Amino acid sequence: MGNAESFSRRGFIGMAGAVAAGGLLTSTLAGCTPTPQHAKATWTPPASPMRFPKGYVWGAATSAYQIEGAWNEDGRGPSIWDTFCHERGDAIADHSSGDVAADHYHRWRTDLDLLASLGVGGYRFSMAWPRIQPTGSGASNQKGLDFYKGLIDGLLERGIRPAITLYHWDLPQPLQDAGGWPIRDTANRFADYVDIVFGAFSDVDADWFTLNEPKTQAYNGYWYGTDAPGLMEPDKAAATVHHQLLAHGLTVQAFHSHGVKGRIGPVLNLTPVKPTDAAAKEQAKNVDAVQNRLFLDPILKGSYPTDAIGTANGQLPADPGGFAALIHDGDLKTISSPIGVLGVNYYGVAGVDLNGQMVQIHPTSTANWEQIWAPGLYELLTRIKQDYKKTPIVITENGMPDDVLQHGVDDPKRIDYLRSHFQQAARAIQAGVPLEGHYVWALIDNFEWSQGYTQRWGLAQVDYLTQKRTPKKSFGWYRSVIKANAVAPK
Ligand code: IFM
Repeated sequence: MGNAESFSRRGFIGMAGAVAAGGLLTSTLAGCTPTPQHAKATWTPPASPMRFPKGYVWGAATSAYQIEGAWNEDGRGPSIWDTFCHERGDAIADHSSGDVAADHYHRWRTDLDLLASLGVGGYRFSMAWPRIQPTGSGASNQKGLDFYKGLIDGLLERGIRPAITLYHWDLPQPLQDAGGWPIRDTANRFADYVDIVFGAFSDVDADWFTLNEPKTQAYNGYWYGTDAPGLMEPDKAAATVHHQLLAHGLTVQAFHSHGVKGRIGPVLNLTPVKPTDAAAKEQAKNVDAVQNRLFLDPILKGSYPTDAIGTANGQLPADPGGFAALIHDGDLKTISSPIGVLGVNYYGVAGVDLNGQMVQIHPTSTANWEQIWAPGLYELLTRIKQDYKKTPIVITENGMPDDVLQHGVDDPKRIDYLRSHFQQAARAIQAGVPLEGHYVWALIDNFEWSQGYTQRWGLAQVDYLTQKRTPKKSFGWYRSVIKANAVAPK
């Protein structure tokens, strides 16, 4: 689990409803070993392997800035992450950047061979907006489009279905200079960008994803300041939520008007929250609104929850009137344009205390925000099934970093983690959840945002001196799961 040093490095201990790179959280229990207070899981996995439906998509995921490198090659423009790393180096644990990362831009062919050797049916990657449209408006960059065309063709040649994320936090810097996500025009700029992408790739039969984790972009980027662009202004965070959702809706509409093949939806990082005290129910409800319903409700119900924004414990402390004023007539209709797939990133659960702060109730991985509790995945999926209209679901990210493992490939904790989460996924399918695939985060070690290269999330290790990839033990274990289309008990 995380130690006191790693908790404090994030610099946002004790904030209500904090999110980290992947989704959650903060802790007031730094350095303690928590008792799993909510581990009353009565369900135990069966003694025989749990099988998945035919056609279930096993996959692995990455994102552009975290692996590509080549930050200023072939016409790519600067993004907010380039600026954040170059100008705010002390905000990154090891003062690094994604300038080179895993050099995937030059090594994508061998990375696709690695994927093929894993036996996956799907690969989720993101397109870098500043590679395709360097300044965030105006002309496109043919070399950027060519790069992704090569990648897509390479996947198809290897029989792997693309799952393409259109935005994974790399906003072109000129758009940030003009105000960034807090201003409405950024959603319109995004619509122009996706118009370029859909014009070029309308024949690509893929699972298309609009924006990755709009929550993390809004809260870490504009509320806690731990991610690019590093602002700490809750009103801007709230505006960022709305404008990203608007960008999402405009993208869904553009997808349909271009007649793009495949299906489209958002990627939301969601988390069950639990009151740590019987008297903290209201606080937990507020945190649930901030963490989950502020994103699920507008997309799947066409309305915003009324308990997410305000000054009560657990709420996003922005001005509710100011937020309401951002919502123009027709926006919620746009945001709730019918989607074909819901991407869910699952990394764990969180407790909520009387102050409405997210606290630790389960052990974490070396990512101190990641409270590991596999039954939470089942709870989350069945809750979505119960509370929202029926939509195919794909787990678009799920994984953990190695335990203080910088140079090894022996990762038994990752195998245990994946096994328990696959079992909960199978259980959810048995309960009628329309779950159609599971992407492990991540295919290879990569740049983990404010944690730089200090955390290793890959199924394959990257030696950053040589850029050599070496499959970890979890890679071989995952390959056998994929081959069997079943997860066996330990
Ligand atoms: O690395 C991130 C990814 O970019 C978004 N989801 C969580 C992962 C782990 O923090």
